[in-house]
Amino acid sequence: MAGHLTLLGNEALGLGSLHAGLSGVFGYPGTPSTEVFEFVQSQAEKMGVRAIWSANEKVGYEEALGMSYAGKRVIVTMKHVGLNVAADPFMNSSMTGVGGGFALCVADDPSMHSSQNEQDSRYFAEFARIPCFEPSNQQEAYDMMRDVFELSETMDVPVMVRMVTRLSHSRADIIPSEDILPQKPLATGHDIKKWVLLPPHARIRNMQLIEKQPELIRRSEQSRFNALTIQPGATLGVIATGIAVNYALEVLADYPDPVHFLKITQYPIPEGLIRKITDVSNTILVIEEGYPLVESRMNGLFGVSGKTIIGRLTGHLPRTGEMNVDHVRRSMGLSVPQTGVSIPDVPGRPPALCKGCPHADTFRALVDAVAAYPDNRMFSDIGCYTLGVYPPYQCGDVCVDMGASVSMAIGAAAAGVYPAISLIGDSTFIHSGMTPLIGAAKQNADITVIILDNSLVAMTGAQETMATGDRLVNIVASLGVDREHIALLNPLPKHHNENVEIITSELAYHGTSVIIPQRACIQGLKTKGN
Ligand SMILES: Cc1ncc(C[n+]2csc(CCOP(=O)(O)OP(=O)(O)O)c2C)c(N)n1
Ligand code: SF4
Repeated sequence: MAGHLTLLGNEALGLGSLHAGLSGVFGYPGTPSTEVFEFVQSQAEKMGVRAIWSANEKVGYEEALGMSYAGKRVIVTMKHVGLNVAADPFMNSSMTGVGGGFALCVADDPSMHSSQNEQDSRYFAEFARIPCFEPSNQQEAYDMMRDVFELSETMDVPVMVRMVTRLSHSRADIIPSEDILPQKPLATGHDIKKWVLLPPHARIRNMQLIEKQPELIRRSEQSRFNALTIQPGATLGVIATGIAVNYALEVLADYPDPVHFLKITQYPIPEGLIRKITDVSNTILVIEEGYPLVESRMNGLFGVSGKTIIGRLTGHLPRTGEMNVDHVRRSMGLSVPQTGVSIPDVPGRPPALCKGCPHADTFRALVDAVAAYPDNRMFSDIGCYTLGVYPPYQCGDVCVDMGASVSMAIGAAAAGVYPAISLIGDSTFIHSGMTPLIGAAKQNADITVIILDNSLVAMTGAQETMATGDRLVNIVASLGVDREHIALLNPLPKHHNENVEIITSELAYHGTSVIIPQRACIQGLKTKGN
């Protein structure tokens, strides 16, 4: 198939951005979003664009906003929970608006394949009153980027592109455009009324954002990515959004009666199209990958008089988790074909650290060192080392969000917990563990922080870490931690006794101590061929 490319949804989005005049990508890794950045990075030199991993999502968002301010088209990538971290610049960028086209590419993880929650980023777009595109397939992920940048520049707003795991990580053929747009020139001039969010400016910008809303809705209603099909004689209407469009279309092919169909892949919600399908249907089934956003808006508090609206809220579709064709078949009263393949009842196995993982040797030493403290509490964090909470190590009582291991240990220590131990990876430490450690060092909080330096970001696929080795040690010292209580470990079985002694000694210290086990991830070593 000449001209066709077989790409992951994330790669299609990256290529679409490159072909739409992209100048740079910023971001922080996180499944299922990472390949958007990595694809652009792989083409960066050839295409003359910048690809820069950021210390965390907030930083990435702001770096991207800086590039947009300078007049260039830019994307920032992150997973859904990363948007919580970037929420401050995100919300405020809807007030400043943009310079060059700005796309926030955020990937949600319904069913939580590799995440702490399954929040639906479309709510964030609505919260910030900005448009959201939600591709239903790889071709749309590619095609939409041109429209995204154009809309962003014309309406002076950042635009969200919402991906979901199933689309991010599945491949399909796409036909790229032959018309590759050039990058934008550097912007000149100043506009403090737009870019300086002092209250007198911000109040005006807020009103301007509100005044844009009818036009944004009108553009959704007329978007080539939203489509309403009215079928004579139909009484059932189906509304499907994003990737759920595919599940709906597959099931509709088997459905015996005519059905009105509305595809939504561009927001704000196209109210006029919804009104039209509601007018001609008695029952409307709403199929969404994520929370019941459209369904709940349609129902309001009291529903639509004389119409039945069904979906996740009414139990016709599962309340949580990833949607699939079988769910949609059941919701439409169709039987689910049996495959005839019976899957044996295999006992579940929790994921485990790799054989030879440096974290395992740290945990073994830690387990022996804390044996003297039955009341110890371990605050773990997000990374490969989270797996230490399972037997045989059972190192970790808590894991909430990136960086929380340090801040929660501080709070627990203040409540009287001793010893309060924080377990945090090098990347997570730079992401959001540094800030609470500054406060801990200042008050000499009675905590022991173990920064597991495996010299890369292992859990998300071995990206380069911001700080490892001496650089990390120096950062810790510069945050105010006494050099006497920054201890290094070599996590290898042959150093076990020595490592237990070092940990024991720092646990006994009533103040802020940091222990840094330093050994590279064995998977990273394999990838690098060392
Ligand atoms: C806010 C947020 N951003 C990104 C992620 C995705 N993520 C999970 S673990 C991790 C970093 C892990 O690196 P590190 O702390 O060095 O530990 P390692 O996996 O190398 O042991 C990231 C980026 C996340 N869960 N939450
Ligand atoms: S990928 Fe690296 S850090 Fe993660 S479990 Fe395997 S060896 Fe350990």
